[in-house]
Amino acid sequence: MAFLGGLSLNFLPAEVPAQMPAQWWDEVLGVAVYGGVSPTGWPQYVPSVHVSMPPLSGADGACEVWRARGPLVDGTLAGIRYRRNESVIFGCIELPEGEFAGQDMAESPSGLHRATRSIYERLFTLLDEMRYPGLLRVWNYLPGINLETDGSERYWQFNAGRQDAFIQCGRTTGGNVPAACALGSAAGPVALYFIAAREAPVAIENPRQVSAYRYPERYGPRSPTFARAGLSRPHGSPLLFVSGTASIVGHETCHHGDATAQTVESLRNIEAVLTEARRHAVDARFGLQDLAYKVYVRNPDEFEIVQSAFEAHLACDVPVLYLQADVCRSDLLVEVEASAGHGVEYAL
Ligand code: 3EB
Repeated sequence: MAFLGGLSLNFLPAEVPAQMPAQWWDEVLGVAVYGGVSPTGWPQYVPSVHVSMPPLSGADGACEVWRARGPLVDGTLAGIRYRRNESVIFGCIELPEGEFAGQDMAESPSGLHRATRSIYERLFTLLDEMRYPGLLRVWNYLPGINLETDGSERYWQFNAGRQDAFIQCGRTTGGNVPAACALGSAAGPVALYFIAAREAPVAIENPRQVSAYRYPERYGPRSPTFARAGLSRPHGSPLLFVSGTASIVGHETCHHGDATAQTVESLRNIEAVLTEARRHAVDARFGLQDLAYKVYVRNPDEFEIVQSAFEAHLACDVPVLYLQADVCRSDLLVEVEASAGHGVEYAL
């Protein structure tokens, strides 16, 4: 059961991986570290990304570790560090957008736009060359996501750079797009990590929500390129990645100023996505209680009320990592992401 679906997700305090034996690292695909800490004593070959996003409970730092059965092969291609086995690949990159500032302003208006486009072009180069075309899930973290610079919102600049790269690399920008999230970190470079596989996942939408790639123009001139979830089977059994999910019904934010109601609405949206997943595959029988979660909370003062609403709605213990982050619309107070069909070890 440890590698059910071909993967295992471990949530650990930041200091724990350094204490793990060599055999444990033999099966680590990659790590995301959250918080102010920069753990030391790790093997150099493991791809890791550091995100300035403090955990809201427990230790100062938390790790999200993705593992898969070895033998694993590591390397760097197009500036992306990766580790892979025969069926899945994990990759990550941190790119300081300052390197892209001030260049060729007529062609592209912002450093963030250019940095994002570059990251995604490298990602697609890696997927094509290594032959893992099925992008199952992408995590995007960028500082100051709600700020306005160069005459537009930074999330909009990110969306434009992402969409440019999808088009440039011959990928569709609607329909069969990957599951994703995009959150604001406190500082640091643009950071991205992903999991891909040999076969394309099935993209799942939420009937309660307008697909993000069809959002009206008031949410930005270039639509976000992501699906509400992706269902795949790298090891035969169903593996589900639910994208960042917020209190949006149709295309509008609901429950302004009410973090409790926004949490419950986000979970209703995830339930609707799970129902859709079952419609696509009868064996994708995942309920809310079967998922591993990350919950992003905008205001640290509201952590307790978000946690209470989450626990009350689920009515059982589930693995969940709470992080303090900026959600991409300034009226969103919480965002919830989830996954199911893989092994989980929870030690936070
Ligand atoms: C939303 O539903 C909330 O830009 O990749 C959720 C998941 C959100 C992914 C992305 C954004 C993204 O529009 C925000």
